[in-house]
Amino acid sequence: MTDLPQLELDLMAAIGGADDLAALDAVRVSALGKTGVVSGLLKGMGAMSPDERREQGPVINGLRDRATAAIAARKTELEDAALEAKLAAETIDLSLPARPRRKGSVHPTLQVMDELIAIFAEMGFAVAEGPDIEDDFHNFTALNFPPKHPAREMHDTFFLKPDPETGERKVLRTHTSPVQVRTMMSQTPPIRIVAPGRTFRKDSDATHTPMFHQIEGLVIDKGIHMGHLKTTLTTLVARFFEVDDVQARFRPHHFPFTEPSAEMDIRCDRSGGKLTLNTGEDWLEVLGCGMVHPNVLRNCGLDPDEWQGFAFGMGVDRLAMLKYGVPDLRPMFETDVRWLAHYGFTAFQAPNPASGLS
Ligand code: 2U9
Repeated sequence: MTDLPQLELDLMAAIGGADDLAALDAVRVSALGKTGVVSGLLKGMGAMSPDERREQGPVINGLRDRATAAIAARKTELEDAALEAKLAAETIDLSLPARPRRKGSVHPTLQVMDELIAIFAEMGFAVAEGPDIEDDFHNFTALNFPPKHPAREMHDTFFLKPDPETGERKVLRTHTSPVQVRTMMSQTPPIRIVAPGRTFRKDSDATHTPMFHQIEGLVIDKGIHMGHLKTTLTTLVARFFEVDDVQARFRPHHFPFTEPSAEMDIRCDRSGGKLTLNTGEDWLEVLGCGMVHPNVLRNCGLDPDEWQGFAFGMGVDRLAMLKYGVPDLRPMFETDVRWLAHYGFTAFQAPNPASGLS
């Protein structure tokens, strides 16, 4: 006589111990297959007396049902586990780049240009743009350059071939000031703009390249005076160098388009090749500025008795060198990817004065 409780214990242990569908099916066949042990018991019931069958029937049928249910449950467990394993093996991390992460970076010049624009935007300045190829009026005459001014000479300026019909000689703009001229002639004041962009001069040495980047600014309103200029530029320079304040001086200078004109220096210590602000006996020139010359206001269609303004200009590449420790200007434009990888910035973090410029 088979020990049915022990048989059930052994069967359940074999079902629970089956590690995969093949092993489970082997247990099923050994119990419920044609020659299975439970199948044999079921067949043996035919030879029993009615009384024996009445007693053993429910026990054997119950064993079969519990074994069938246990096998089905274990099969579901194993199938679910197999699916989970398959899914885990085939998981695709959608955050990974479609191809090896690009090595691209933001050039220090454009990083600084974006930083300055972000700071000026917080001060209410809009960005204005204009053509790289300019005419004599917008690049020189409107800006109060006298007819024989040296800047007009070939040695400083890139002239294009004369127009075959008019003989006019256009230039590659030597500053972004023409953008302010165009803005003053097309917009009604008040005006508050910055004009970033490429500029071109016939210069080439360790601190000058034929193409370089400037950002100039212009404020036109009523009652504008040097106090507005000094506060705006002192605030700008402090925010750019990310210090609370800068010790600045405004050294008298001359530009044809501003009167009075000045160059702004900030106190610093550059011993040991490291730039430290607001200490030391050294001064660092950071920009030029001045009150817009009355002739420029008139040339742009504004009455100097009604409108006044101040303007400024700075070399963006040079500021990038100062702020980020770039030793020489010329490699900035040699497109050596090793240089760019070393000095470049991530494209995934736009400069923001609140959360950090770089
Ligand atoms: C208008 C009126 C006035 C723009 C100005 C400077 C001073 C200046 C240089 C700094 C370094 C160019 O990159 S640099 O070589 N610029 O010092 N620029 S005021 O003044 C203007 C511009 C437009 C209508």
